[in-house]
Amino acid sequence: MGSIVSRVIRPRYVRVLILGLDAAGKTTILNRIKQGRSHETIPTIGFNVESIKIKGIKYTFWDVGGQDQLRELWKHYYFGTHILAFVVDSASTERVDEAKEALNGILMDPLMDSCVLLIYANKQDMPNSLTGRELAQWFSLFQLQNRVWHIQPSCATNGIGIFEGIEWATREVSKKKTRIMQQ
Ligand SMILES: Nc1nc2c(ncn2[C@@H]2O[C@H](COP(=O)(O)OP(=O)(O)OP(=O)(O)O)[C@@H](O)[C@H]2O)c(=O)[nH]1
Ligand SMILES: [Mg+2]
Repeated sequence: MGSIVSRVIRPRYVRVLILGLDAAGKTTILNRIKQGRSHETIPTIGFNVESIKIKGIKYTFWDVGGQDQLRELWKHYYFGTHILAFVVDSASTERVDEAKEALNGILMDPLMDSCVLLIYANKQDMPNSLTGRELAQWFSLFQLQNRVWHIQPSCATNGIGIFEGIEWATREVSKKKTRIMQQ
C-alpha cells in the first residue's frame, strides 16, 4: 500500500492587521512582538507598521489607532490581510458591546472574507477580566459561519499568550495555502 504524504506549505509572507478599540493594547502587543518587552505607549493617531521575521516567515504588522473617529480609516488597511488580530480589553466589560460592534463591522467587509480571525482577550492580569470563553460567547463567535477563529487569552505587558496567538494563526494560514495549492 502506498502512503499519502501531505506537505504543509508555509507562507513566506504574512500580513497581520491589528485592530480593536482604543486602549485595548494593540501597540503594546506590537512592541512585545518587535522588541520582546513592553514600554509606555501613547494613543496611536494613524498607524504603526513593523516588518519582523519570525521562524523564517516575514510578517508585516499593521497597528491602527482605535479611537472612535479613527475607525473609519480601518477599511483602508484591509486589502491583503491574512490575519486579523482583534484586541479586546477583557477587563473593560462596559466596552465589550462596542468592541463586538466594531468587530462585526470589520468582518462584514468582503475584503476580510478570507482572513483568519485571532482575538486577543487581552489584560488577563486585571482583576475581574472576562475569560476567553466568556468573551467568545459575548461576541457570538460560536455562531460565526465560514470563519476560522480563535480566542487567545493574553497579557501584553508580560507577554503571556502573544506569540501563541500568532503561531496558531500562522498554522491556519499555512493550512489555507496548502488547501489552495492542492486544488
Ligand atoms: N494591565 C494591563 N495593561 C495593558 C495590557 N496591554 C496594554 N496595557 C495598557 O493599556 C494601555 C493602552 O495600551 P495601548 O497598547 O497603547 O493601546 P492601543 O490599543 O494601542 O490604543 P490606541 O492606540 O488608542 O488604539 C497602556 O497603558 C498599556 O500599558 C495588559 O495586558 N495588561
Ligand atoms: Mg496604539
